[in-house]
Amino acid sequence: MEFTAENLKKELNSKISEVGKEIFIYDEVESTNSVAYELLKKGYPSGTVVIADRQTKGKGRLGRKWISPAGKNLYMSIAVKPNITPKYATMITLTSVVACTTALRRHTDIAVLIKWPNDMLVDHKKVGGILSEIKIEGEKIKAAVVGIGINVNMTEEDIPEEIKDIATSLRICKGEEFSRALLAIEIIKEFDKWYQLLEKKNRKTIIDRWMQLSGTIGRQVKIVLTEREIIATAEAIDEEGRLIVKLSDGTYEKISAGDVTLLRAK
Ligand code: BT5
Repeated sequence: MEFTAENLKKELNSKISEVGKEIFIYDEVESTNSVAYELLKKGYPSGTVVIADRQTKGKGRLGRKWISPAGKNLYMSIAVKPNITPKYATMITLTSVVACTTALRRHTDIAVLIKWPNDMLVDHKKVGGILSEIKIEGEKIKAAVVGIGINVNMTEEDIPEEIKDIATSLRICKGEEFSRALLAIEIIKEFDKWYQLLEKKNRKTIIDRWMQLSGTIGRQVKIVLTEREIIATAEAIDEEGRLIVKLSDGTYEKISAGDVTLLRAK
């Protein structure tokens, strides 16, 4: 299927309730997240989707960059106006990663695992990541932009040296190419479904699914916070989307931000 907004909209038409009613596909943007946020501000509806063939300033979290070569991968952002309180902001990322992982698994049959909060891994390597940017005003979430980067058809040779040891693609995992258009359709459909559950405060269903898909729970993790590092066992996710970890002295901590590195099981 040709990768056009018209094709995607036609295919999604009756199958979605909010996400994907408006879709824009660009050849090149700095970051699909920034474009999606601008469109939302201009009055496009919640659920507007922006996709680009390549990004010149693809963003990771905490000021990191997302390597975004042309013609190979999926760079997609979904701008929404969630009807949830800021307390549950982390749930937006968790919901998105559940939706993407479910779509990837169904479409490719690859056993993609989630690493808290936003990574999609295969064989300990990153096949995708999510960057949620959330605008809070007072006690309301005014806007949330969920950026989804999936390495689809990059070959080993396509992966730049700086991420060679940590990155993979669906093609490398499966030995075949995938249609970015079909993949985008699957992700949008799944996002639409899980996002409705979040809005209906059905957080338990999302967290249960997250735990099922997780490569984090039950494992030793190293968590890099701004001021310290913790090594602990990941036990569960609480209803705000925080990771509950058990420290070696038996006490528990709840982690809502930071970097989690999985330590290999002894
Ligand atoms: C993420 O950040 O994983 C979030 C990635 C979100 C990208 C999407 S693409 C569409 C939308 N528009 C944007 O501008 N961004 C979003 P983080 O957990 O901080 O991971 C970033 C780290 O992953 C980098 O520091 C690299 O080590 C590594 N990395 C960079 N590019 C990668 C790639 N293409 N595949 C795998 N790993 C990558």
